[in-house]
Amino acid sequence: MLAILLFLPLGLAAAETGIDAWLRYAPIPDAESYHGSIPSIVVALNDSQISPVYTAGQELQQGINGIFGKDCTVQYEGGDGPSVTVGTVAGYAETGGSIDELPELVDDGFYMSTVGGEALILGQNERGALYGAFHYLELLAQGNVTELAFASNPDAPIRWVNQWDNLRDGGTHGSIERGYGGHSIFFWDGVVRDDLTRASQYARLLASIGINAVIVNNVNANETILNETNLDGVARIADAFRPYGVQLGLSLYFASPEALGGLDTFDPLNDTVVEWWNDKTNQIYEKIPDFAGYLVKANSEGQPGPITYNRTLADGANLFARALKPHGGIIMFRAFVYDHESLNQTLNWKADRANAAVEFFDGLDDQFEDNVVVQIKYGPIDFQVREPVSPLFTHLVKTPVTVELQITQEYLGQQCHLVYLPPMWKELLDFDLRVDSQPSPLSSILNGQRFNRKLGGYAGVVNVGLNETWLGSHLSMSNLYAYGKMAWDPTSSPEALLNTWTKLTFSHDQEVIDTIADMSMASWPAYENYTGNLGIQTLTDILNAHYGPNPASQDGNPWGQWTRADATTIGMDRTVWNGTGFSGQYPSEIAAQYESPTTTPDNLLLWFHHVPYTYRLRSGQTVIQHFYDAHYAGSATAQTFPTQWSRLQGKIDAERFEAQRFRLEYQAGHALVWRDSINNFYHNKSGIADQQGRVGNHAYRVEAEDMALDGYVPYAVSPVEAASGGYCIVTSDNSTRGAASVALERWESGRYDVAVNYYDLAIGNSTWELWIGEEMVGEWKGDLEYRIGKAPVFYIDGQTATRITFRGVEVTKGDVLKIVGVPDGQEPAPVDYISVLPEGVVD
Ligand code: GCV
Repeated sequence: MLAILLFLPLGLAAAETGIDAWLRYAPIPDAESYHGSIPSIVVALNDSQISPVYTAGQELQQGINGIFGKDCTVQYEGGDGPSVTVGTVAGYAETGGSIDELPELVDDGFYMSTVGGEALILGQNERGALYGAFHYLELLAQGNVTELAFASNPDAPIRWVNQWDNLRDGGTHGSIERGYGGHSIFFWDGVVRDDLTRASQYARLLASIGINAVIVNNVNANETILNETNLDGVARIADAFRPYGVQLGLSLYFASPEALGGLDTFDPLNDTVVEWWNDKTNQIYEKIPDFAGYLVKANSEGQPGPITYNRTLADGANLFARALKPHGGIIMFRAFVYDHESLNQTLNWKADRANAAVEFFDGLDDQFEDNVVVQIKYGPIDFQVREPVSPLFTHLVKTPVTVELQITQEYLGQQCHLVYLPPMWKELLDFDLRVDSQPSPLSSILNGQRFNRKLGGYAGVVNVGLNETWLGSHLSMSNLYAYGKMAWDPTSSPEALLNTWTKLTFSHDQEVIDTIADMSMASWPAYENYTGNLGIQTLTDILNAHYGPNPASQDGNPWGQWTRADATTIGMDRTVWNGTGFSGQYPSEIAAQYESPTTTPDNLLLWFHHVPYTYRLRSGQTVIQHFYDAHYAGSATAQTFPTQWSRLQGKIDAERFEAQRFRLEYQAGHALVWRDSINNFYHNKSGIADQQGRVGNHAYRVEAEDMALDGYVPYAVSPVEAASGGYCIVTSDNSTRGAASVALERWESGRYDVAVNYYDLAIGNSTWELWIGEEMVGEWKGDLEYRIGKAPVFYIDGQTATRITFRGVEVTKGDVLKIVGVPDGQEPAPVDYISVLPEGVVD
C-alpha cells in the first residue's frame, strides 16, 4: 500500500462529489506560511447550538483547519491571545467591547476588521454575524489575509429562494417541478423526510451567500402541506434551517379551505374562509415561531384564486397578509397571472400574454396590505433566454416587489448546457426603466429606494435535489453562488464572482480560473445564438419538456409564447399603433424606444415587431441571414467547450473533471441539433437560402435512411426538422437487432472524427455499436436519462436527439461503416445520421 501511495503524483486532487460546493475549505497553496497570521482561537459570543453565532464559531474552526491545516479552538467568552471574535453588535457590547466607532449596519449587515493580527466580526443580528464569518472564510480560502476594516449591508431585505418541490413523485414533473438534480431533499412519498441532513447542508450553502429564507414546496401547491403531520414535518425542516439563520416559508394552494378544511367555499371574503386561514396561520406560528411567510400562485395555469369568486387579486393577497401580520410574516403574491384558456392568437392579432400581468394588477397598487410583496418574473412571459424587463415593475409604486429569477435552467438547457446566467441578470438589474423620466434601474426599484419602500428584493427558483452536485451539474452551481451574491450586492461583477467561485470550488490554478471564465462568460450569448435570437425567445418545445428545439410548438396554441412566423414574416407586433399595445405599458421614454423597429435594439426586435425575413437589422444583415449565422456561431462556440475543459485534466479531481467533460461533450452535440433544427425550420418556411450555403448542405454526412438497412426501417420524425433529412431509422420491432451500412467511397484514406447522431429516449436503454470494416470503434448505451438529469422525454424529437463522436478514427477508402442497434424496452435504437469529418471540421 505504501508503495502505491508513494507513486501517486503530488498535488493530485482527491475525488470530490460536489456536495460542499464552494464551501470545501480545501488547503490553499503554501497553507503553512499563513499560520503566523491566523489566530488559533475563535470566540463565538453565543453558546446556544441553534444560534447562527454558534454556527459561525463552528464554521470558522472548520474553515481555518481545512484551509490552513491549523488547529483552532472555539470558546464562548474572551480569552488570552489573538482571536477571531464573532457575535452580534449587542452581544459584543455586553462583553464590554466598544461599539462607538462602528459604521451603520442594517438588518443582516455585518462589520469586519482584520487589523492587528486579530479578527472581529460583528453582525447587526445573529445571522449577520454568520454572514460575516462566511465572508471572512471566503477571503481566507482565497489566500487573502490583508488587513481590512469595513461594513457590508445587504442591498435588499428579501433574499429568498423558492423550491418547486412536490410532496411526492408523480405527474409530468417527478418530485421537483423543473428540477434537474434528483428527488426532493425535503419530501418523500407525501410527507417530510425523516433524514433532513441535506436540508441543513442546503441552509449552510444558502447562508454563506446571504440568503435568508426558503419556500420549500412548489407554487403549484398541494393542500396536504398544511395537514397536521406535514406541518410537524415542516417544523423539523425549520429546525434544520435555524442554526443558519434561514427562515422557512410555504407555498399555498388557494382552495385549501375547501380541499383540506372541508368548507364549501374558498372565497377570500367569506368569514369562515378568513377564520380558517387565521387558525391555520396561528397553528403554523405555534410550531415555527420564526416562520417567514407565504408564497401564492393564484389564477394562473389552472390554479384557483380570488378571481374564481370575482374578487380581486388584492382581496386574495390581503386574506393571507392579515393572517400573517400579527406574527410579522409577509406574503409573496406572484404576478405570474394569465389565463391561457382565453388566449387566441389566430383570431386576434391584439391578443398577448405579455400584457396580462399589468392588466391583472391594474388599479390595485393602493389596495394591498403593507406586508404584501408582489413577486414578478424578470420578463413578461416566462424565463426566456432574452426578455425585456417586465413593465409591471413600473406600475407598482406603493406595493413592494421582488424580481423572480430562475437558477434552475428550465428553458436554458436544464443544467445539460453550460449557461452562466449572471451576465443576463446584470443586464436586467441595470436596465433603466426611466419612470417619470428619472433614473430607475430595476435594482433601485427592488431595493425600495426608487419608490421609498421598506420591503423588496429577490426570489430565485433554485430546485436543488438529492444529487450530490445539488443542481445536477457542477458548473451550474456558479449560478446559485452568484445569485446570492448579486441579491446582496447587485453592483457585483458577474466575472469577478465567477472567478471567486472557481477558486473556492475548484482550484487556485490560474488556468482553471481563466478557462472556466472564458467558457462561462461565452455561454449565455452562445445559448441565445443557437436557441433563439433577436428576441424571438427560446424556441424550445413548449408543449413538452421545455427542452430541445421545436419552433413550431410556439404557435397555434393558447400558451401565448407566439412568434407569428409564416412564409414571409416573423415576430410579435407589440406596438401601440398596430399591435398588441404591450410597448405602451412602459414609461414614455422606453415605450417610444420599443415602439419603432429602428430604435428597438436588434436583440429584442422580434419581441416587439413583426417584420419580413428580409428586414435589415441595424447590423446591416437580414433577419433570416442573422438567424443562420447566429446559429452557426453559437453552436461553434459550444464546440470549443469540451476542448477548453480538456486542458484542465489533472488540475482538478478526476471525478468532477469527468462528470463535466461528459456534459460539455453532450452540449456540443446538442448545440448542433439546435442549429440544424432551427435553421432547417426557417429555411423550409421562408424558402430563403443561406448566403453561405451551409443550411441543408452537409458534405460529410450520410443519412441513416440512405444506408443499407437490415432489421432497421426508416421513420418520419416529427417535427420534421428534428431529423437530418426528415427521417431517422428505428429497429423494425422491439426485439430485432438492426444494422445500417455504407461503404465510405467518398472518403480518402486517413484519420477522421466519426460522429453518430441518434436519439436517446427515456423509455429504454438501447445499445449501439459503430464498426469500420472489421474493427469495432465503439459501443454505447442510450442511458442519458440516468446520466444528465434533464426532464425525461419519450419521443423521437429535438429533445432526445444527441450525438456521440469518436475522434481520430483510421479509415481506408471504401471501408464499410456499420451501425448495429439493439433496441431495449420501448426504445428502438434510433439513428439519424453519421458524419465522417476530417479532423478539425465539425458538422
Ligand atoms: C411552477 C412555467 C413553468 C411551470 C411553472 C410556472 C410558474 O410555466 O413551466 O412549471 O410552474 O412557470 O412559474 O408558475
